[in-house]
Amino acid sequence: MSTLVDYSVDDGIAVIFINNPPVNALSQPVRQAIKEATMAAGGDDGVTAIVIACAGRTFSAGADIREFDAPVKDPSLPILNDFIEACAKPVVAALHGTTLGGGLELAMSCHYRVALKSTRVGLPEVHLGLIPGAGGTQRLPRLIGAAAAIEAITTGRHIPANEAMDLGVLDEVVEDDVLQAAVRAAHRLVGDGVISRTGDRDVDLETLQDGVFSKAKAKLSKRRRGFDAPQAAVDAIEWASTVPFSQGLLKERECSNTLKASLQSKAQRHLFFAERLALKIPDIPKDTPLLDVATTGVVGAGTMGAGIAICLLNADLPVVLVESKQDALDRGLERIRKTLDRDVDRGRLDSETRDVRLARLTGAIGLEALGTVDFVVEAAFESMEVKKKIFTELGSICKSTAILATNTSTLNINDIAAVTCSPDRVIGTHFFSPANVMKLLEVVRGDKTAKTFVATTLKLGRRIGKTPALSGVGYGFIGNRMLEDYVRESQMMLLEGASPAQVDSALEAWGMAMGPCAVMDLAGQDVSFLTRDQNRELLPNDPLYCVPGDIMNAEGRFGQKTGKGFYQYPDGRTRQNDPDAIDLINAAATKLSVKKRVTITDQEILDRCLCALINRGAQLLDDGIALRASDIDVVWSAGYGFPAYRGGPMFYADSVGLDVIVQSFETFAKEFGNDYGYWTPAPLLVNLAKSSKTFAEYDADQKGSA
Ligand code: 3H9
Repeated sequence: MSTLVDYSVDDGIAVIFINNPPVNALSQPVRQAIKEATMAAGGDDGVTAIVIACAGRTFSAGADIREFDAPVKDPSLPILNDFIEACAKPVVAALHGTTLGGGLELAMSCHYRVALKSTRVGLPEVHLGLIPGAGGTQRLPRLIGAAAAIEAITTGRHIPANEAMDLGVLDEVVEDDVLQAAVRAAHRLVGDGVISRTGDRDVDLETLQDGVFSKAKAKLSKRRRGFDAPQAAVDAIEWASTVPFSQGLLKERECSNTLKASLQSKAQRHLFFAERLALKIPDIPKDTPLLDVATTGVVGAGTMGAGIAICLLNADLPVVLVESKQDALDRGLERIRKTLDRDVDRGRLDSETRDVRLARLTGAIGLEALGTVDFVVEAAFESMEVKKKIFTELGSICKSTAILATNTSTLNINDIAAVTCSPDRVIGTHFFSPANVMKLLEVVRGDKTAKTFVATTLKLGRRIGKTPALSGVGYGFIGNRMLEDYVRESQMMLLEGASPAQVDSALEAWGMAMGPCAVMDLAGQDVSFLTRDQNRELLPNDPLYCVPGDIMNAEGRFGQKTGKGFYQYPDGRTRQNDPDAIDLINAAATKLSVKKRVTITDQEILDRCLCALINRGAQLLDDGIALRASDIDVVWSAGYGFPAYRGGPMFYADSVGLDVIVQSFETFAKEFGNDYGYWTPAPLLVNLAKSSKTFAEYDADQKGSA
């Protein structure tokens, strides 16, 4: 038998023990070994029942995603699961850790499921652009009903063991020694002489209320706009109640294979691995010692500071929140309390946990309160002068091992670090607003930041539920630097006669969560103007550069917060077209002699905005600000609403073809001129296109040469 699967028999119970670290993925050799072990147990008269369990931190977390680009080798997981379900001897699954995807599908094919209390189960395939394709869409509704299966499969959420027990996914939850509990259950099942196969059940009719499937699909078309897999999952769950089990399995398999071959799934799988790769920094060895972060502090109790404090509290870390004035501190503390209360009201948090978290929050006036904390993040006003003053003091107040992080979105980390006595401890942590909701955390490595501090901050980012990506020091880091070019191009088209609504709807229909005009109104036209104004020397000296945004700022149309910007917001949030904004832009265009275009197509809007975005991404790679194209994809999908099913800007560029992108630059340069180099492709882009390579290949080459 394989070293990946151990097989033993004791007192009539065969134990199939999977040992494929780190997450016991069901790769082909594992599947083969499970099948052989099951056959051995089935053919051994001394065996009365079988237990399947896993070593290490978790029961299987699913199929091996790395195998998905190659043809499936026998035994496939669906076939293995059917084989286990058909076994004439009782098969018990002993679950722990995160039993996900194919792991849960394997467990549902067993005849009884025991789980440790801390286990979480789920079918998260939709996040990979897939449906559960090894019986999950047919077995789960048979266990928990159609409505609950739709919720579980289309959200892919990790369900705690007790809830899974109540729903009917599990048969037993135990406090400890799940393997022994499974062996006891196996003996009991032998005694009972009954085998309960999930496939023999029917979906509970009561869960098939009128329109359950069509309503779910309508809801998902809004919530998961543009994603194919959630819609397909609802169809597959419906088959569980409309066709016989064996036919449902075949239909599920066909649908799963189609999705697996789709660009959407490839894009989402790319992001899965990209997010994990982003934590690995080529010059920082895996065994770099990490600092222990047990206590934290936040400087500044405004919107960002309070949001960051909530992230830290939610990760069970104590927080000292520091302000210079009592009323500002009180407002920040109140904001945190209200957010946690709201989480309780919405059922996201129980009141006991809220109380524990709030007990870990301390407010203080003055930086002296931060003397003992392990990690400080400064979230004060975005001004170099203010930040330098704070860091000068932090350098002497904080203990010598404390990480000193700044939440700047544009300022130079090296300049901030230079004022402290230990620049090696200074790092950027760029959170996105609202900090307790947005996933992205750009970690900015200064020239002198020590490796230990980089590695610890990336790890901490994961611990507080963020998706970290590393950036070098440079204006706007990765995300905002690219946003600058994307927004520039969108505003150029406003001057040429496109309306904000046309620009936004073209990009939103393509998949962006929000178009660039709406984003600017949300972020605040005043805020973006200030950033542009403070960095003019870094931006093109183009008289047309972001003129529409400058006008909105000059007119006091700051966006949502003033009820008017590119749009008007009668209720403060919902945008409506505003002819006044269009008149203002048109007047400026006339004054600047911008030639009005008769038509600007949606395709042109997409092409110009996306080419500008991709080009800056390539330039950031050339400049060494971004380490990998895949890191850029992580930044834009986790922080800027780039559709995950398109894999991020660089993956998208690869899917279009870099030669096609470079060709577009030539077309645009001819049509719109190139006085400011907007349509000069970055050297990396040109070189890759010339050698028929992709950004993915560029990343692989970098890895190879590291
Ligand atoms: C499926 O099952 C399809 C079936 O329905 C149908 C088949 C026909 N495969 O996340 P971590 C690697 S689809 C291969 O950092 P954590 C991961 O890349 C699958 N590799 O740990 C990383 O590698 P590295 C459905 C996998 O503790 C390492 O394991 N299942 C897989 O933060 C550690 O991962 C899912 O979608 C995999 N399935 O989180 C679950 N999973 O060290 C996906 C992980 O080289 N996995 N790796 O960077 C997860 O959600 C998280 O990994 C988990 C652990 C929660 C399990």
